[in-house]
Amino acid sequence: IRKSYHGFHPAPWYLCCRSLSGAGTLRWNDYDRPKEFNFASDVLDYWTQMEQEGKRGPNPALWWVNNQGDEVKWSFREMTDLSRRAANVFTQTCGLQQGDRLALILPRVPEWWLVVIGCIRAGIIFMPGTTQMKAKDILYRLQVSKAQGIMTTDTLAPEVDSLVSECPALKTKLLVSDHSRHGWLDFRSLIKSASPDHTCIKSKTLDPMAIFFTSGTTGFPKMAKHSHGLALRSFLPSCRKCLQLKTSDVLWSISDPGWILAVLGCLFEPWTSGSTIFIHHLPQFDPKVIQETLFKYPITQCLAAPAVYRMILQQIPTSLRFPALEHCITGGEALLPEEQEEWRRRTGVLLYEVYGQSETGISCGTLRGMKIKPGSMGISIPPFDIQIIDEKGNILPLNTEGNIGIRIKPTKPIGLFMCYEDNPVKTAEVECGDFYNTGDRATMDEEGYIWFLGRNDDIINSSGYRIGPAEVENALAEHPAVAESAVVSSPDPIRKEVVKAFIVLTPEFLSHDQDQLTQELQQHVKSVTAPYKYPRKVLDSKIYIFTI
Ligand code: BCO
Repeated sequence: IRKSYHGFHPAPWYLCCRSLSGAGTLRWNDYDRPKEFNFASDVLDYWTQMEQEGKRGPNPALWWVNNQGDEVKWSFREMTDLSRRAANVFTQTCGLQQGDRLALILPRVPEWWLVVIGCIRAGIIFMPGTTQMKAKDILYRLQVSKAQGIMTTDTLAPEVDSLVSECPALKTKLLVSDHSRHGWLDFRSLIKSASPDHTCIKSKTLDPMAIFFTSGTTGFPKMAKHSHGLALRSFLPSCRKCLQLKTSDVLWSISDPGWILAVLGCLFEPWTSGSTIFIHHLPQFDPKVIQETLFKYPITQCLAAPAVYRMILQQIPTSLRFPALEHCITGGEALLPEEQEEWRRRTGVLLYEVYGQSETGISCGTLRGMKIKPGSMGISIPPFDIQIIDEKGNILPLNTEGNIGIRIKPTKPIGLFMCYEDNPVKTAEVECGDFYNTGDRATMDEEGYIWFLGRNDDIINSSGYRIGPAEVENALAEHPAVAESAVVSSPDPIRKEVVKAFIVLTPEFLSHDQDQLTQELQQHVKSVTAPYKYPRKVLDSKIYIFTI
């Protein structure tokens, strides 16, 4: 057993491994919480040490490819070296300090991993965001979080420059690019010249680590703040039963790096087990590229939103018998039993469902090897205790519809978000008796399996994206044709739900061609906010347009 780094129990992950393989006695369980934990020093550097001692196979830690044939393979040793350099860039070159916030808006580029781990080493709170964001989305995030730093690429740098004067807290802009840009620090060059010597902070397990923006029914996205406990949770024996990753596994998580699913599936989960993270740059989603990639590379596990599997099944008629694929996981929206069955029939691999939110990470799921009940999201994963509750937080009888609640009293479980930052009202609103109320509706059966039914509010979940109607209404309101609008969810065979907009036109636009206007309004929404929110076709490829 390895020596402890910060004085907490020796190598809990190792004991977890042993417990998974049925050997050894667990000295550290789902409910213990070390005082100090840091994913960089306690996990990443551990695997670097294992590599150096020849106790881990030759698989890279990160294996990145793109459509142009480029490939990056970094070992754990290289990850340690490069992420220490990143931490030095943040603290020495940028002057960022522990507790400062960095907005991280990158596509799937290898630097994303260096930045996240570099932030964890230096205690900088990282705030991932999707590259689909537009200037207003970014402005809101920078202002509300008072971020001291932002890192992005050429594509979004002009948008950031257009709003930077409105963000007084912002003191550093970092660019990931092969070109330089005035007013921006060149991260790629800085990494090369930075020192690889860095002393990782001794983070308390409950110190803040990351902020995820999450949409609500009304108003702007809230800041769900997570502690280092989010990373620690991937370590716990029960959580590790979900994927049961081994060092020889190659996990491909197909989620945009802006979401919590990527932070878990593309980082904490695989590296906790010393597995290889596989990433395809995938600038545009293309089921054909996914199929080809699963044939070409020795990917053993795949994690993606149901819409991804659905689109592959619908758009690829040819073989889906992938040579190395053993285990598939899905989460982010509901999966239909017939989709699960078709995936099994066409690939020969079972598709296991997990459930979570930006506030919770993965909180329940069908663990690998467990009986799958098609249509169910599986069971709650300790230390989360999920119960179905009423509006007052009372536990409801089995098979009764209610809200999915996660017990927070007497003890808040590790991995659950800390609070909505600077928003005690919203934080209090989701506390319901002894539970955190997820706002999702479900039932629980006699075996503890949870059956998702829908939301208890107006949030729209379209192909795994959580969309607040108000965000779309605000975007529509900026168009001169829109006097008023109401945005709701509408069923869809591919995305399960899509955004549907009811619009009252201003008098000047009453005589306009409605098809053209529909397209114009769709383009308008795509141009002022993240395009995934745009109102898609509902009926006859049109937005419903009402006139007065
Ligand atoms: O469908 P359209 O072509 O009309 O529009 C698409 C894009 O073409 C367009 N777009 C994208 N970037 C743009 C742009 N338009 C203008 N300028 C740009 N820069 O906007 C629409 C975006 O829709 P999309 O993202 O759904 O695109 P797509 O290609 O259909 O992707 C399909 C999926 C399935 C890959 C995508 O929907 C997806 O990634 N879904 C999963 C989301 C996810 O990971 N959710 C998990 C959240 S975390 C969580 O749930 C907690 C779990 C623990």
